[in-house]
Amino acid sequence: MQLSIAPHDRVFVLTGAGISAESGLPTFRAEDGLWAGHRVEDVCTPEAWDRNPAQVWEFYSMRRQAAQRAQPNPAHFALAALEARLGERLLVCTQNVDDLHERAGSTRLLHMHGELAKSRCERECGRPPVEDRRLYASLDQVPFCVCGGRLRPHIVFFGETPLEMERIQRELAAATCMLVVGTSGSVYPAANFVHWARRSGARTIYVGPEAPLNAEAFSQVIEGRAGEILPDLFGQG
Ligand code: BV8
Ligand code: ZN
Repeated sequence: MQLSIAPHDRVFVLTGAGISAESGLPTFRAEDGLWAGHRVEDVCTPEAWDRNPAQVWEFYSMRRQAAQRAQPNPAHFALAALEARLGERLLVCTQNVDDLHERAGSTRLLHMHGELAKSRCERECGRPPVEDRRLYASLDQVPFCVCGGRLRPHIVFFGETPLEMERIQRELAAATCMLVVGTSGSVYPAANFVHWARRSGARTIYVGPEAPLNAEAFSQVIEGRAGEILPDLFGQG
């Protein structure tokens, strides 16, 4: 079946770890997922950073290495092709921190939970995040900011505010169609976006192999793997 997109439609896409699953990157909540091997509290909170920055860098260096070795899959390419067709009427908001959307050609894209390929000062010194793809085997390899703060992953930890929330709220309010791909709907505020979209009258469609926790908010749930569903959904099959 094909997603009908009219000339006046504005499409907001939210993606999660599931869209990178067919690229070989583990999701969070699968039994062999990321949280199976690590406790969130030990690697993805400000307290974890303060208590044991070496462990946080070990986790995110491993994630960087896996993302660098992975390749975009047909789902990423389908979204990039959709952008070529819709232009500024499409925005992809990803919860993912890998760069597979960019490497597939998406440019109208924002990373609400940060990016593996960047690091930033651990202090609020005002200096912007820097491109950084290094793998840190030990803490003494991690550089410092000119202000003296240590570099940390440019990742939104639990308890920290997601990035670009004003832009997200503006784009969701203007959207006539919201497509959510490969996310369990277990983390907020991302899991609320579908409710915000419904309130402004948008169609809401979910694509994934299992129903998300917020399934009742979707006008349509299409069961299947993103790499198989999206090309046909966008009429690119
Ligand atoms: C905030 C870091 C305040 C980078 C991440 C109690 C109640 C409500 C909320 C809270 C609460 N206690 C605490 C909170 C807030 C907390 C939260 O939501 N906790 C949860 C656990 C309850 N949230 C926060 O702290 C956030 N900040 O709230 O600040 C605020 C609020 C509003 C406005 C301003 C300020 C910050 C959260 C960010 C945490 N960082 N990532 C990294 O390490 O990657 S979260 C991380 O997990 C991801 O980024 C993603 O967002 C999230 C969920 O992961 P998913 O992408 O959904 O992956 P998952 O494994 O869960 O699911 C995979 C899905 O893919 C499955 O559905 C599967 O079926 C599907 N799939 C599998 N294969 C395929 C597929 N789909 C398609 N194709 C396939 N082939
Ligand atoms: Zn600094």
